[in-house]
Amino acid sequence: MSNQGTSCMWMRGGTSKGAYFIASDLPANEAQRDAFLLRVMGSPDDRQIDGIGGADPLASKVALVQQSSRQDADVDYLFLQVFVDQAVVSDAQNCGNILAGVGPFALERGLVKAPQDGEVAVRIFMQNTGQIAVARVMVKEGEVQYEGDARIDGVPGFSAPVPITFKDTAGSSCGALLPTGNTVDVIDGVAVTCIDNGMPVVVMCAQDVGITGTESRETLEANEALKAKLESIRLQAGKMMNLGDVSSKSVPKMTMVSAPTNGGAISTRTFIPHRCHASIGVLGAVSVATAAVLDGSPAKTVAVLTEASRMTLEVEHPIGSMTVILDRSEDGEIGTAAILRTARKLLDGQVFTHKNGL
Ligand code: NQM
Repeated sequence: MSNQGTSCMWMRGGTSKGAYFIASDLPANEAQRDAFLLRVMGSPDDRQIDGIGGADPLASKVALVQQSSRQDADVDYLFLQVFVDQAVVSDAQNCGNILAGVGPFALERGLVKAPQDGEVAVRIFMQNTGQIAVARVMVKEGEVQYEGDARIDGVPGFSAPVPITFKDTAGSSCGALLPTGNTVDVIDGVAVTCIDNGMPVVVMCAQDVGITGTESRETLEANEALKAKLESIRLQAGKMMNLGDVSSKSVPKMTMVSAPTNGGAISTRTFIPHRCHASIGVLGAVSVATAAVLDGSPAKTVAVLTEASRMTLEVEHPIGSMTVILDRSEDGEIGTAAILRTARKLLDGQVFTHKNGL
């Protein structure tokens, strides 16, 4: 491992934080790349004290970005989750929050040419799942704008909006929107929907696993019986969802739903998969919103919906809600999904990975 610095931008993307790199600046060999990223973040260590990671899965994330050779994309984005407490770097999931920083990063690094003023639509090929997202980024006098009047729950204050549209996310990792072929499966006596509309998620009613669904993140993380129950369901669901042995994978996510308490469509509490999410992931929310509109699903029994071909669903989470806009065709098929995020450049420089003898 070199003790020369590597160019790295540390950014907030939505409600997550991570290190953004130009892909070719990292070792091409995967094992070497992963060893490098573990050193960058300071994993495995609960506190990530010897790295730049934030000691939380939501702040231990990486985006590798490069110019795309595809006709339908400007840049390719590979998301990597660096586990905090294990020496694991996983490409088994996508991340719609870190995605929010990819457009600004691509413009900052000149991978996409910035206009003088206006909105740039950056077409991003998400390598983890093979789909395209289009992120709209504001530019003024040739510079990416981070200041603006958009706000998202989970981030204090206001920033420039980064609206993102997803196409063809159904079956992103599992091959089908409902990879088990069913809207409802019963695992360990709990009725669940195993769904993948951009993120593999197991959706179940909170009351069926013995909680109300309004508990805080801390209360749920301290509930060992609940965590054991969720993990048992998850390991079985992973196989049923074509994900194989998921014991050391960060998918599927586990979302417990209940009736909305704040005027939204549905309330959620999500394990990702062993820590409780402070809010909810972007594509996780898209998958849960999709489950909520499926006839016969456990989520639909608690959701409050207004039927329309374009549905705006407020997915409530522990610290607010995430707005998901789902477009459906006349026969009810789910088409595009859109969400609003913001992002911010926090630091740009060189990251160092001196050997630590381990
Ligand atoms: O679901 C956390 C996050 C995510 C992923 C996670 C995400 C998504 O909040 O698209 O954004 O579920 O591990 O960053």
